[in-house]
Amino acid sequence: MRILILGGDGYLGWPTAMYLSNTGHEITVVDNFAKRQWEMEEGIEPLMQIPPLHRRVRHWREKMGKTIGLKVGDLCTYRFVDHVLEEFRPEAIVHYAEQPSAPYSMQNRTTAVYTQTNNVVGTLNLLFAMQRHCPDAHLVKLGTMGEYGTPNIDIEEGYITITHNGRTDTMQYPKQPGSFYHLSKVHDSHNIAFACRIWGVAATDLNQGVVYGIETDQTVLDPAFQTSFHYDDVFGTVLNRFLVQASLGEPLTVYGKGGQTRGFLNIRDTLQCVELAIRKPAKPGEFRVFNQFTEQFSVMQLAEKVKAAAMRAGRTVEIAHLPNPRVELEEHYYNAKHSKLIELGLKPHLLTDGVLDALLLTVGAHNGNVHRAAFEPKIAWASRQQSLKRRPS
Ligand code: USQ
Repeated sequence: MRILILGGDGYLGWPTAMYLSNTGHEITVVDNFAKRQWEMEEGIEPLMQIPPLHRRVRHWREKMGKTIGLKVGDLCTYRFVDHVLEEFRPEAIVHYAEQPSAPYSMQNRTTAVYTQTNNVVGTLNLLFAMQRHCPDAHLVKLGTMGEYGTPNIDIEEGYITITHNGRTDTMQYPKQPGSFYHLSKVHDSHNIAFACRIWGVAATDLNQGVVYGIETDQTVLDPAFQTSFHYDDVFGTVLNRFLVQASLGEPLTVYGKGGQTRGFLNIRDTLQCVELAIRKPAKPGEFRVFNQFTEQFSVMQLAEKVKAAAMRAGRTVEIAHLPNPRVELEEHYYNAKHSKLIELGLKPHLLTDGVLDALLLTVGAHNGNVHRAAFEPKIAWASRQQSLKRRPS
């Protein structure tokens, strides 16, 4: 298939491009390198230096004999999106090209407005260009489990059937997101569902949980194929951060009580899920929603697991309970359904002790690159939290 991957320079975009190219699909990636710009703004770096995308694509061709096309541009520029879709005419589009960090979006007015503009306008432009040039293409959009928040009832897979005053209807599951970033994904979901309804677009919204992991079958083939892995307080996700902290023997930064429970998945399963969604597409006019995670854990459960893995490696690490920089429930009910991808054939890579030990070892090989200052959270959700600096807008 002709598959367009938006956000091909990122943590998930690049491994997805290699994985699908390796499977024999015709791949073109799009990126405007905004993430590299945000890294410079924030003064942070990924764990390993990542070569420019042009070089990675060239090296993939030389080493693997397979071509990945590359287009550089911004989805917020409609002419660019229109041109790419007209030229490539994709059959499937995997859309990762968004600002992915909740803390980044909560920094100040500028980053909140930027996050929502970048994410919502980019997706809207894409929908209009799809309608024009490839109305039969399948949109596979990276949403987030964070769209649902932490309701006191079970989280269904996208939709809930409600009986109200004696009448029954099935509607999108209520959304209670916890950051301006997560809100941007809610807005996207509504816009995409609307495009499915009025234009007959076929879309799958992958409500993905928190991803962890550093390697896939392709990233290990060559150092130039490694992906951008973050452990800082802005772009690093919780388990990835704990792994780097533990490999240095530093305390694990649990925010508050650590009862926050989320869905998690290995980066290898992200690739599997995206491939499954592409292979078994949504129907025209269908807005299909999958909850994309394999296991749920509380932050404390993860910290305990990482602490135990460190012990097995001969290192003692403490668990630190930092004042929570976020406004979120620290103890709550959480039970999210996630059966649809399993029904499609997902074979999960679970977080076993063996997997954790291997992750710790891989991450630890880059200890020399770590800046410890990146462990401390610096962005507060609410201005009354005086201990953390609010950055001017
Ligand atoms: N947390 C800690 N200590 C840390 C970092 C995080 O206790 O050092 C806690 C947070 O307070 C939160 C939980 O861990 O309760 C998850 O935080 P996170 O930074 O790993 O994940 P989150 O901000 O929710 O966002 C990440 C990705 C985002 C994706 C989302 C999936 O950055 O792109 O959409 O995971 S989900 O969480 O299911 O919405």
